Amino acid sequence: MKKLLTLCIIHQHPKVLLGMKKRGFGVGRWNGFGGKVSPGEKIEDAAKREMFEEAGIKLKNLDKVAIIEFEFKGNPEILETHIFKSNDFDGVPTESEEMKPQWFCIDEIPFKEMWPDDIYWIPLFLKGKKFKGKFLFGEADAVLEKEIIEVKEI
Ligand code: 6U4
Repeated sequence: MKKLLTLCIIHQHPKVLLGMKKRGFGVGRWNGFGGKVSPGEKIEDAAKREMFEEAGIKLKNLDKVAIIEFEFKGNPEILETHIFKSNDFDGVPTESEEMKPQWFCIDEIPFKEMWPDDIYWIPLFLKGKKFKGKFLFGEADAVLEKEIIEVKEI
């Protein structure tokens, strides 16, 4: 069973905007902004909606750069996560019930406090690559299997 998720990272060189997840799935980790795509909703619209709900900003542009499938051992659900990059928005990043936004310099990205897959693909994201990937997590979200391939078009 597949579940569609969005994840958006704002990259204004040399900084990225991440958020500390305050509740639910991934709580206690810095991450991009995003969430579940609603039934009938366009994936891109979900990415914009989640960014506004979680950080109070309106994206002026966004570019799909990757699709990564996350699976957890023993769980048939596949989290098909569509990853977007944006470099422009209206408004001021503002803390919400779900996320506390913060800018990070790209050489100070807090990988140890992020999902353990991020260290494998964020460098590609920062270089402007497009890619597809798959990660299988085990106990304590350890990465058991990983696959990332660069693609021309996503
Ligand atoms: P609720 O609490 O129902 O409003 P919602 O905001 O719809 O939740 P949520 O919080 O479950 O969705 O979304 C999870 C977010 O975490 C999405 O942006 C995708 C992201 N995510 C999930 N697994 C990830 C992983 N392994 N690495 C990563 N981001 C991940 O970097």
